[in-house]
Amino acid sequence: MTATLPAEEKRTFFEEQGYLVLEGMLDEDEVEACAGEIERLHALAAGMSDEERSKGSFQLEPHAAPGAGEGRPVLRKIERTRRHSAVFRDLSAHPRLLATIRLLLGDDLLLFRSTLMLKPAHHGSAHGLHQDSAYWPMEPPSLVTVSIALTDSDPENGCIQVIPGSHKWGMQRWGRITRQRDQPLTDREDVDTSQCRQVPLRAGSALLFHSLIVHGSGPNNSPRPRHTALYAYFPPTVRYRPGEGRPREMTFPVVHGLGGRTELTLSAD
Ligand SMILES: O=C(O)CCC(=O)C(=O)O
Repeated sequence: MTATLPAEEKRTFFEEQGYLVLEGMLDEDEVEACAGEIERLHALAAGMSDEERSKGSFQLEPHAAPGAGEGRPVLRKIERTRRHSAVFRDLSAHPRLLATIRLLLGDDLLLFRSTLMLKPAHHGSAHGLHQDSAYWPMEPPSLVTVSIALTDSDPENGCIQVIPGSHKWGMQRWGRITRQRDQPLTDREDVDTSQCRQVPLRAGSALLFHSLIVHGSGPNNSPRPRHTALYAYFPPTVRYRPGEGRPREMTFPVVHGLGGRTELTLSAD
């Protein structure tokens, strides 16, 4: 719906509500190419030891029933997909996507995160309500995440839900994000969960959201998987501020601008 808004209204909607939907961002062929690549990554994970999987940022679904994968690992998430896959590296710089990210953040763009969220049929676990910036060593907390639906996503298979306008609440504490299937999305009694808005998406559509918006997603209770590609972007005005014991420097890919460089190393200062 918000995809059809003129550029200025898209920006205003995002600033006021903290999210924006881009319908039909990918065409059917692009969605199919991503589905094929997800198959390839599963085959790759199947040939890895547990140690190789965790080093390679492949996470198993913690709440899958025994035998659920029928011989294949039941994956919940793959981090740093840019390193594992040319398809998902290119997707992070998709021109239709970057046009909107640039509208919100400007022309110089770095990538904080490239992730695949895989909610397998019947087994995908819930994500409790949280604000991404509460977990990220980046200041100010004003990154933009996109969640690109690679399968149809709806309340039954655990689509994302947001609390519109909650990016203006300020940073708060949320605790553990992974939830058991029968747990509520938050234990906090001061959060009115009736304000949560489910954001169903057709495969190929995308949800952009502010790194302070309160969001989460329910379990996958359907016979259909829910696959999404997540990327988080930031402009060079956002600094790296790691906590104690964390690396003092971090190198981030550049996805647009910054004089054509391919990466930038930020230091804690
Ligand atoms: O895709 C989902 O189900 C939730 C992902 C999410 O909330 C996150 O990674 O911050």
